Amino acid sequence: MLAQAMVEKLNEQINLEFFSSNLYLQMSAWCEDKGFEGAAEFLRIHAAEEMQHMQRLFTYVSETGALPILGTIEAPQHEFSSLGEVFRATYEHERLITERINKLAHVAFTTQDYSTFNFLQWYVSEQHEEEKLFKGILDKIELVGEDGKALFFIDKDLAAMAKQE
Ligand code: OFO
Repeated sequence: MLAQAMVEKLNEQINLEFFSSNLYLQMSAWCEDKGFEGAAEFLRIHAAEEMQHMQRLFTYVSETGALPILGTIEAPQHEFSSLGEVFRATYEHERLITERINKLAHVAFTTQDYSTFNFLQWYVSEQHEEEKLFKGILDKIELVGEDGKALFFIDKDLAAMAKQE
């Protein structure tokens, strides 16, 4: 049985994972609109992955006999100045998620909720992967620059990465 305070925090995280999914889906629309088809595909697939992050939490809360509560999801940003800005924002967002997961794990541990602490370990390692993934893309953009030709190759690269996701 989960403490009510923990249920509320897990519900907040459910909401945040929905937001992550919407953010990446919205970014994919921007990319598609600007002709970055590889980036659009990559972000669409990633949006679906975020829904799985949400679902995993939802199932955990339900299985422990508590009630997942879905709240209002904030509208994501839909205007970007460049592809570089999109991916700088993804990396910043993932860092925020890592911070939230770490806080959740801290609360679980310090309240001796070892079941939730254990459950959260999946997210701890997933966040390591997520940060690595987005930092890698950002590094590439910063390395090749943001002129038309460079972005063409970045987009091709993202199309290939989308196939591996
Ligand atoms: Fe991108 O990791 Fe969930 O939010």
